[in-house]
Parts: sequence; structure tokens; C-alpha cells
Amino acid sequence: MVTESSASFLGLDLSTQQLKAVIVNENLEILHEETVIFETHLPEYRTNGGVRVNKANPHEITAPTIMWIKALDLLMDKLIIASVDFSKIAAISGTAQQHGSVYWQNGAEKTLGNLDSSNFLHTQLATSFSVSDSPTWMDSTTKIECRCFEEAVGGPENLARITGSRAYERFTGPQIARISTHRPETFKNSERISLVSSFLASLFLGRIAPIDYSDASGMNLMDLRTKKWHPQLLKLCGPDIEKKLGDPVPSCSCLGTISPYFVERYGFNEKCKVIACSGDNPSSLIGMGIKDDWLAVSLGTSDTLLIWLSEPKTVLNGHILCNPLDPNAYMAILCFKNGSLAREKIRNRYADKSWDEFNELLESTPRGNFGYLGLHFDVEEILIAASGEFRYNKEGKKLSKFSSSEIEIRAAIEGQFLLRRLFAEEIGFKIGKGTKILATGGASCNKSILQVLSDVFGCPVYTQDNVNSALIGAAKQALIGFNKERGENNRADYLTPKLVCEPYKNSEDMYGPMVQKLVQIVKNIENESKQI
Ligand code: 5FX
Repeated sequence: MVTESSASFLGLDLSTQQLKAVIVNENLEILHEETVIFETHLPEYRTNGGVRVNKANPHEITAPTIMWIKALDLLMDKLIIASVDFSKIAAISGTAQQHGSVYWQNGAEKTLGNLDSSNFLHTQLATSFSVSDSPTWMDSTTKIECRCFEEAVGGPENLARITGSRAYERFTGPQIARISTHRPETFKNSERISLVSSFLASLFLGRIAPIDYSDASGMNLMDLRTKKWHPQLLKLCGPDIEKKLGDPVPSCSCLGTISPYFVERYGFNEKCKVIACSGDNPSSLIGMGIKDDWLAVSLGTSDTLLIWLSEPKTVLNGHILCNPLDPNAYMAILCFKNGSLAREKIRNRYADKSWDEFNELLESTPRGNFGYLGLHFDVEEILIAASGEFRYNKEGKKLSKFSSSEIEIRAAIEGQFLLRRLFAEEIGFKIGKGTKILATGGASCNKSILQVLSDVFGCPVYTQDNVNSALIGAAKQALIGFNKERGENNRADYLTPKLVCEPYKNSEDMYGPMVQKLVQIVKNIENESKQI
């Protein structure tokens, strides 16, 4: 019997490269953590970083669905070896890559409900998928379908207003539409279609789990405001799609109790609750504990900004999702492809591959950099259709290079954060007295870089010890869902961010006008790129 004092919570993260589990207590203190890495622990599936790229069509990027299930079998064994007492787990939830899709073969739900607890999941579910390789968020094969989605509702702006995003190739609606047109028989034989997150919940639930509102808003299919599938968009996905998808449910809803398979095989309590799983970005928002006065900035290979919004704005750049913590609120995601790789390129070129030298040079230049600004898009940027290096002086005149390494370095870092601020404000982030930034990801350990972030946004910057915010968010979803089910309010925040730097007093006088200037510069870059 789960008692209040002994209850623990299981969070899972089915991401692109690995499956992770964390077990926490009611104070979100970590009791156990285990990982299965797809490429190294499951080499038999021959993936690269967890995915397969089709040689004949490099836009097609998939992952074997059954590999994810075998990873869960392995992960459960690792937790047994770590002496986890499954009977104490009061609730389970999970997070997963957004947009990816799973196609359950006719009859799969029956198999899922009648599993033999003496056997692995992956052997019993081997024939349960009509599409054996799930399209992932990295897939970009749906150009044609994207056009149809936008045309169906009168253009990209309308689609963005209804669903939170213009059509994106990785979004699940266009992905499903592609399968239904290219492989109609396969589509017909698919009893249900899940997102990767609801697929994960289904395994624990023993039946097909519904999709939660937040992850559903990454499909180009759901009306953000009514939280219902949009009939015209649904039609583009093929016959009987409404039945195949099921109705979306509020995030952190309790879906039911754990399937008998897990009770018999691992000794879970039969009352253990399964809480709706969500996408990695909504779960990160939960894990970081940010509210409306916070901006979360993840500084990784790509830089991602998460913003709490009270109203959905219609923008063509970025995504608006339903907020996983508040059904009346929203969240924005802004993804910039040129993050750490661009910073490293600059370090290698101008600071002899040394972060110490890089930081020294960065700190030796004045804030505002005499008006010199650099934008480095080594790979085509998502929010600006452009690639290449761009340098400007105070008057907005284009230059081919700057006069010193330190100017190059500050120009590149200020350029990155000015661009992030421009798009963050455009999507609805309001910089005010109480606004704060929570920095995560690899580069968040570099204080010199964080100081520039703080100055450009005019906000204090905090960091927090717990690095995997999506995973901790999944465990927190389990706790929130469990408390909700008992009619208890969710206790506010457990995590305690540490203040790392504060903006200099006159920073807004410097950077406010620079953001304004950037508006025209971005337009010029886009026009230039169109002509090439
Ligand atoms: C968001 O829209 C994305 O496509 C990615 O952040 C994936 O969720 C990564 F898993």
C-alpha cells in the first residue's frame, strides 16, 4: 500500500537518443536515475544517435518503434538491479520528443491489454505496429502536405492563429497526411495513431492513451483555444482519423491505473496511477518551474527559448502550445539552430580554441561593442530563412570583417542574444521589472556569456543544478497528476534557482535601440537571401 510518507514518483524521458528514468520522492529529491542509450545499448537496430536517415531520401528520418519498447524492457531491468521498490511508486508520467508518431496495427490494443507478465514487452508487441519505423521530429518529408494544410484554412497566418504554428514539416498532421496518401493500406490497417508521448503512456496503461493538450498543439491539427481537433485539418489526414487519434485530454490528467503486466512482473502497486505524458518542451517548462515572469533559455547545440504566455499571439515565427500547467494559459517555443556550434566556431577562430581566452576577450570589450554587430548562421536558421555570416557597423553598413578578435567575439554573442530578444518580444515576452531568465544547457556554465545575456535582456540570469529539466518535469507531472486526483493542490515550486548575474544599470539604453535596429537588418538579410 502506498502511504504518503513513502510514496515515490517515476518520470520517464523517451528522447531522440535515449530513454531515461528518474524516481523522486514527494520533495522531488532524486532517489534513482537510469538510462538506456539507443545507439550503444541497442546496436542491433543500427541507428545513428537513435534515428535512421533514409539514404535514398535524407529528409526521411525515422526510429524503429520496437527499439523504444526494447529500451523500456532494458530500463526496467536496470531499475531492478538498482533495487528499486516499485510497490512504492504512487504515479508514473513521461515526456518524449515532440511531433513523432506511432501507428498501432489493427488488434494492437487487445494485445496491449492481454500481455503475459513472464515475457518481455518487445517480443509480445513485435507485430503491433503498421508502420515499423516511426517518423521523428527530425523528418522533413512533408513539403507538399504542409502547403495543403495552409491552403485548407486560407494561408499560413490562419493556420498559425488556429493551431499555434504555421505548417511545419515535422509536425504530426502533415506527417499523418503523408502516410495516408502514400501508404493508404497501411493507414487503413492502423487502429490508432499516437504521439511518442502518448505511446509511452499506453505501454504503462495497457490500452491506447489519449494525447495531452500541450503535445497535441505540436500537430497542426488542434484548435488552440477550443482544445478540439479542427475538422477541416483533420480531413486532410485521411478516413476515420478522429477515431484513430481519440480526443485530447488536459495535461497532467490521470488516465487510470497501471496495467496488470507491470503489477505482476515488477511488483507495482495496482493503484499506481498513470498520468498523461507530454512533449519534451512542455515537460521542460514544468521541470524548470518557470511562471509568467520567467524566460527559460536553453543554450545547447541549438538555443531554445520557452516563454509562459497568458494569451496566444499569432506569429509566423515560433510555436504557441497549450500550457501544461494552466489550461487557460499558453507557452511559446523559439528554436534557434545556430547555438553552441556557432559559439564554438567563433572561439576556435578568434580565441585559439580556448574558452578562457574567449571569455577574456569578451570581457575586454565594452557593452554595445561600439555598435558592431555580427550574425552567424552556419546552418540555415529556422526563424530567419538565411545562412552565412553578417557583420554591421553602428550605421547599419555591411562589413566583411571587424578589426579585432575581441570585436568579432562580442559582436557574435551580442548578435545571438539580440536576435533571441527580438523574437521573444515579438511572440509576447514582456520585459518588465520582475522578469528573470533561467539559463540551462551546456553554455549556461559560462558566466561571461551569461553576463551578455543578462545585459541584452536587461534581466537577472539564474541557473539551476538539475540539468535534465524534461525528465524532472515528467516526474513532477506524475506528482501533480497524483495530487490533483486526490483533490490536493499542487505545491508550488521545489527547485531553487541560483542568481548568477544581474544586468548593468544602463544596459537598456544600450540594447533597446540595438534591438530596434535589428528589425531592419533581419529584413535586409531575408531579402538578400531570397535573391540568391
Ligand atoms: C520542438 O518543436 C522540436 O521539434 C524539438 O524540440 C523536439 O521536441 C526534440 F525532441
